[in-house]
Amino acid sequence: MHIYFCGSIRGGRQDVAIYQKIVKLLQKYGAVLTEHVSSSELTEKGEDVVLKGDKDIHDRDMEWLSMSDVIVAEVTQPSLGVGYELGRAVAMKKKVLCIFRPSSGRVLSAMIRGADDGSLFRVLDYREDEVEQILEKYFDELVKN
Ligand code: 6IA
Repeated sequence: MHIYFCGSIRGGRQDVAIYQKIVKLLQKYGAVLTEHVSSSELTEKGEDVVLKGDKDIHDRDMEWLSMSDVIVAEVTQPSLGVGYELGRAVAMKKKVLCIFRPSSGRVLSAMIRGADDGSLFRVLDYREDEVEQILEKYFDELVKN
C-alpha cells in the first residue's frame, strides 16, 4: 500500500514531533511516500536538505498523490499546501483520513470538517496518546473493505 502523509511545512513546523510519530506508525501499513514531511531538518524558512524549486516539489508531490492508495493528513496546524493536497485528493476520488487535535485550542476549517462523507473522506479528532489506536482502527477497516 502507498500512503501519502500530509503535514504543514511552510504553514509552521510546531507539530513536527507528532508528524514523526505518525509517519513511524504509518510505515507499519505501507510505504510512506512523503516521509520528508516529518523530517526535523525541513523548516518553514526553507533550510531544506536538498534545495528544489517549488514547481518540482509541486509536480513530484502531485505524482505521488496520484500513485497513493490512501492519504493521511494531520490538519491541526493550518497549511495551505495540505488544504490543496486534500482538495486534489478529493478530485482524484482517493481515500482520505484527516486527524485533528482539539486540545490545540484551534477550530478546524469548515471546508475540511465539512468534507467528511462517512466513507471516502474521514475527519477524526484525537488526543496525542490515542494516535496509535486511531490509525489502527482506520487501517483495519480499510483492509476489510
Ligand atoms: O503550505 P505548506 O508548505 O505547509 O504545505 C505542506 C504540504 O505540501 C505537505 O503535506 C507536503 O506534502 C507539501 N510540501 C510543501 N513543501 C514541500 C517540500 N519542500 N517538499 C515536499 N513536499 C512539500 C518545501 C521545502 C521548503 C520549505 C524549502
